[in-house]
Amino acid sequence: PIAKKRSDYQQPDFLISHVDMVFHLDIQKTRVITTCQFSRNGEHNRPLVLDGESITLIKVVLNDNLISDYDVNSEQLTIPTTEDEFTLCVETVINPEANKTLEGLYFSAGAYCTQCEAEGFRKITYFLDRPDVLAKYDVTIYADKARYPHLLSNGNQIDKGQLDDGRHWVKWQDPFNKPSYLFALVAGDFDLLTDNFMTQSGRNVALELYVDKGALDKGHHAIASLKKAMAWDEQVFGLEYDLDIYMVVAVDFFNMGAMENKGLNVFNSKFVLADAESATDDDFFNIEAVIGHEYFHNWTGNRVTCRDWFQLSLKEGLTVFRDQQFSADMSSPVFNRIKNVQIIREHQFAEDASAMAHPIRPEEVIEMNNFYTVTVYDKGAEVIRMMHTLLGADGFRKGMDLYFARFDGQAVTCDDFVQAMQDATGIDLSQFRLWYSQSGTPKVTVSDEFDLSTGRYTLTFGQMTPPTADQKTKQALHIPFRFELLDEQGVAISDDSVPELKAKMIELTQDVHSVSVSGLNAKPTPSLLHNFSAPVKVDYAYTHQQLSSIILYSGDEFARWDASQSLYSRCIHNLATAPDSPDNALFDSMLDSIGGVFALADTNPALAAAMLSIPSFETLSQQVDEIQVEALYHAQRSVRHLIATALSDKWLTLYNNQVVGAYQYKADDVDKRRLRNLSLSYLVQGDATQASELLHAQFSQADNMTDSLGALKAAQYGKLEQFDQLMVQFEERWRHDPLVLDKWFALHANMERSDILARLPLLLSHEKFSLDNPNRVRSVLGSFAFYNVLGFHAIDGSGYKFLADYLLKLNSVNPQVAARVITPLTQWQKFDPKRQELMRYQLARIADCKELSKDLIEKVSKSLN
Ligand code: BAL
Ligand code: ZN
Repeated sequence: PIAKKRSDYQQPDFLISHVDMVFHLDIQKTRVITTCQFSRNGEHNRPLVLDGESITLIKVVLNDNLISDYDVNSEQLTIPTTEDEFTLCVETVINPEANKTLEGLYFSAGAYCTQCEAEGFRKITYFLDRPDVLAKYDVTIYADKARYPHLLSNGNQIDKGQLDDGRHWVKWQDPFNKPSYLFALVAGDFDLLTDNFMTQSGRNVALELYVDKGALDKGHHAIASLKKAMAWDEQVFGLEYDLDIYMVVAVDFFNMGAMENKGLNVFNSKFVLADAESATDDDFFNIEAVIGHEYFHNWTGNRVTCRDWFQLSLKEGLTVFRDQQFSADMSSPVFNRIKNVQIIREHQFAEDASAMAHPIRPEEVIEMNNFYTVTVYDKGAEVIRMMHTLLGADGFRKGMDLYFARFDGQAVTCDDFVQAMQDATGIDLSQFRLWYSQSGTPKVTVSDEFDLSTGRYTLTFGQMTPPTADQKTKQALHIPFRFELLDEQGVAISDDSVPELKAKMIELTQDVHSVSVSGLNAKPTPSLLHNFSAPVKVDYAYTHQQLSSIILYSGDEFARWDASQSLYSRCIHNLATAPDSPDNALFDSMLDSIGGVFALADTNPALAAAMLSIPSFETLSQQVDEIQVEALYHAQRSVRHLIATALSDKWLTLYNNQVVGAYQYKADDVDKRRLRNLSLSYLVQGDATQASELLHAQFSQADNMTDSLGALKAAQYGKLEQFDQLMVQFEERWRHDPLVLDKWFALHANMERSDILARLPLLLSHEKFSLDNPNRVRSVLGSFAFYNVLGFHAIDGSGYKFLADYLLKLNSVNPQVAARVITPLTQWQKFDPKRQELMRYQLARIADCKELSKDLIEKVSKSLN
């Protein structure tokens, strides 16, 4: 396959003003009749070339004349017309049941459903399947009424009728221009939850949530979240919904989390369905966030869309930023910020360090589905956040207003967005634009000097971005770097004559910068990268004392958490590299500081819970040049064990203090359950009898999934004997509920046990396991490969082989999911030479497969380079 390059962008040869589609739904032979009004774009005599894949062409009618002088192959239909304006009607047949890729139109769990982003529309009909071709759509759907009472598409329902043969039909019209990737069709028998929302200008919007039969009670949280998101976007960005109806459909078979199709969102049921018994607090949180994310796309993505797929971060980075701000406003801002940063440190930094490194606006793509990445999404959101920081909330809002005023109804570029931000505020973002084209994780090295005789303190910042697989040379970036200086009492030093101190921020634009402040009696402590103001790594040689001081006193809650993580990381790396001669002063300092954090539990429980949690293996991995798997893993467990046992009384008190009534999803209770389950996960590393009693009581008395699962996870982590038996009970109770069963599969797959490779095949042969269901595949394969450190990285290579064997099967079923789950195997670069070799051997085995999908070819070939 040939890579497409961003620099090769050309305007489309033809435009489409109107699309009329008629669907005659049939499980194996769906007939699609598509009639489009085309016009030639510019002066040229090139033929019309339409995209199309995995569809059977029946006939082509040009301006009412049946034609046969077209050319068709497995990817394109070419019509040799010389006309400037014409009507083309194309009839095709597709097989939704055979479509296991879950792209285009597919049939699963008794319903028809579509997924067109990025390039799935071409699996439905021949079309100019690119985001810069915007058109108005009329869609008529015919299907059997008894089996498919609900026939849905984008926009407003304008007509419907009944046929004598048991079929019925519905016609939809979307008044807004849209690209084909936002097209959607759903047909099935669902339960329907309805509500409404009054917009700020007084329009009444009907809200409709379609769920599996019998799941109606699990839809209330999603509808409530939608209404919150609609109100929030009006308040914060002045953005109002623009159709009279907003539909959300939850389906069990879905590649992504959800999809923002105009007026008809399709969701993975994981991000819709929730009740106390079956969903955790995290599930409730994620539903609110994803419902918000898809809703916010209506403006950032749908009203203003991407010119080409290289610009994906235009809509995704911006919309992730918007959903992050929404979530922060709905609950604890610092806890949310920590979650955002953990994704960057665990996954985005890892992507930068791998062969898949790319800028947030990629330059070259073989399979677009491979670029729905943490870099495009989450680093993309960090880049938007940096603009928010540089421009201030008001300036950012002005920029957004100008962006919509300029580009509403158009398909534009990331440059257009940045230009609007610059023009609205007069702030120069020319160097800032490099964040779009430069890949990699910048490192900011900070050093300082204090001259006691003059009281002068100088802080020096150096920035450097190491080379990445895709890009050898790097330039200096425009980095907003927030910081403060703490005096010996932990009070922030203010000196308005130093602009950076006044602003609590320095804008790094060159390789080296320094800031000086005079008149100090003692050397201050710099508290660095407040609120993670840029997606960078920071290197400063803190003393343990300084970290403790930041933990106690910094004015920035994020920095307090970050200092706690640095202290833990130091202990873990110390133990990993020198297990026989630990730095006792360091450990004392850590225990002392962490002991003090328990006092925060009453006043700031969300922050306390985050500070009492140690860094993940994935975060720790990004802090070293070479990952020593066993040493790092066992050091992490040992440090946790030390914290568990040295502070066991505090953990027990903390556990007992978190008293919560009947389940409600509300901030106070969420915080308490979080602290309680965190305590339990430490207690299982202490007195086993006591822990076992607490755990058993919690599991049997829980009225909610957060506590049930909390008990199970603690039993798993503590390797308690009762784990297996609790898992059996859990499976018996929940085997009918696919979303809960996913949790059960995941717990088995990421369990640390020496016979894990023998157990995985049992999971795959479980009657409820199916290769066709992406959620199930992710729960078993994803959990194992991403999170079962010792199992996946077993030194005999059996974990890697297991994944590769499986991917070779998944390749022909669902390449998109296969290419997602292969990620840990592609990130071999930081492992020891032996593991590198084993990982590359499995990648080479995959590369040898004759029928390898484009998705896997791109990832495997890059990783083997
Ligand atoms: N556009 C794909 C799914 C999402 O990011 O919302
Ligand atoms: Zn999105």
